[in-house]
Amino acid sequence: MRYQQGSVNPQRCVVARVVFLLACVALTLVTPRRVLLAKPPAGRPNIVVIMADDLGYGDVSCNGATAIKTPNIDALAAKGQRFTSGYCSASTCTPTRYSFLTGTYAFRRKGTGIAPPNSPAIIQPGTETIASLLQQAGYTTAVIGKWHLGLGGKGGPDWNGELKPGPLEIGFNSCFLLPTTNDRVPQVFVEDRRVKNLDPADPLWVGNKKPSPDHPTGVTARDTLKMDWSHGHNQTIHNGISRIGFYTGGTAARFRDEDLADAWVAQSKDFIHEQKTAEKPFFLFFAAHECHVPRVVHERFQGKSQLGPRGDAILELDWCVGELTKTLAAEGLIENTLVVFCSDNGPVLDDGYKDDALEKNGTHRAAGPYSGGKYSVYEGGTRTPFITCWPGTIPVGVSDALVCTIDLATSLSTLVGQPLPADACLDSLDVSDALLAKPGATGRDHLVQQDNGGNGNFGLRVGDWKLVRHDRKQARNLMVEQQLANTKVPQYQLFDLGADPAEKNDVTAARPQLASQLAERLQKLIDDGRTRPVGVE
Ligand code: NG6
Ligand code: CA
Repeated sequence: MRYQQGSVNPQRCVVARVVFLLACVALTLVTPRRVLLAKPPAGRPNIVVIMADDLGYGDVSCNGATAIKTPNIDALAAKGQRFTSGYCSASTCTPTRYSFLTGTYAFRRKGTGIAPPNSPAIIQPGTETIASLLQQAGYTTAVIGKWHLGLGGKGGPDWNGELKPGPLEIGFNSCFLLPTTNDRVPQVFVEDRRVKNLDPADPLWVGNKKPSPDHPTGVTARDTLKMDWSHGHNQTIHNGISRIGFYTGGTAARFRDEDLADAWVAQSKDFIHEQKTAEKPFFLFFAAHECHVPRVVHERFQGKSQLGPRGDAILELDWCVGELTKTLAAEGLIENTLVVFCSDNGPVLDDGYKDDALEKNGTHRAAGPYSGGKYSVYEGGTRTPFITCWPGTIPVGVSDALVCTIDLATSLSTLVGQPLPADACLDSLDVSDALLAKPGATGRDHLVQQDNGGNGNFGLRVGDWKLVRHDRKQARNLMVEQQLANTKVPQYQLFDLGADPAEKNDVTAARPQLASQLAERLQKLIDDGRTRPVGVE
């Protein structure tokens, strides 16, 4: 009955609360956005590029997967643009990453194929990269996750000393890396220019020869492995898994494969949080390692998909995307951050470990409707998930515009008003209008696709026409759902992707002139040394 006496009447309490809330909302509306949200002005958003590893077009539920659910990746698509013709430029990791960073086709540069454990830095200091361009535009830049572009000078990485040149010499303010790939030695983190937690009393040695006759390997100690290998991957054992390459020492610095995703996410959260308080916009290259082999996810994802470890890795990747999105939301950065989601090459099932990827695949189509996958110049090798999300700026929808990871360097530079030197980003086209889904934007008019390079295998897409060139007349991995194998193919094939997205019906005989025109055009694009028009940004 006390409320009847006045001061704590619950009804008046509710009214007071509503008034207070309305006052807060009103205050929010009149307070300058800069204070409430983050610093970068409109048009210069923070930029987060999430690049998955070996993730196929059909591996995400927003592209039609039903055997696996990727709610966080789907949410990005549902709030932004999902591209049906979004590509990476190569069907293996190192060349795609080279091209993504430099904006130049990897086939133009020797030594851009899959990098071995002791590879020196592949991108030389002085080369403009997406990171150096954004840095010049005033961005704070970071790469977190898989690098696989080599470290160190000509002699290769000095694992116990300064790892230089590396990302910090080509435009990144900081880095936290898996230096190569998770199936390649060494399993250590690199933070800026040093191996993290390295005890000088236990130096790290990395090589390509067995360091001692009794050094246990995936061959000599095969019965001890927690995940057996199917091809390659039978050298030094770490965490019960044999790898490519040999190493000793650095015991305190070694990570557990199970903890990689958590490490990338924790580092990214810290980075984003630190940037929020800074006055500058940021660029984060989040280079996930899923779903590359060995697919060893954190215990909380193990056995959680019906597709075995490969599916579990996709769930872990999706979790990472969710954590990044949540972090941006918690920091109030959603509306001034452009998120790009992409992959470094198409899918592969058995890539060297017996992890049931083939056995548990069922009817899942990792490459979606496309043929080929990782290592292939058919569509499945490079046509991969591609999403842009910037709520409030990019409308919601599905785009058929032709865009590629190689275009991000020029397109994002254009977006933030950073001029490009004429001799930089030789093949990176400005598709910023398509990335932002501006009306009528169609993206590129053509795209050259490559495999690991060095084979003379290419794809050329022009409109819906696709010319495939196999100089070695051997195609890898025509169907992802089979063991990796070489299949004999003619040197040139021509497909009409509109009618035949799976590249099954070679129409060269019916359209000989078109086939030879496209073959000539491809050769010219290669010989010309660049495809970005000079003087055009
Ligand atoms: C291949 C490896 C494969 C994978 C690939 C690089 C063997 C037999 N195969 O040589 O497992 O590591 O290189 O993948 O060793 S990428 O996605 O980083 O390009
Ligand atoms: Ca890859």
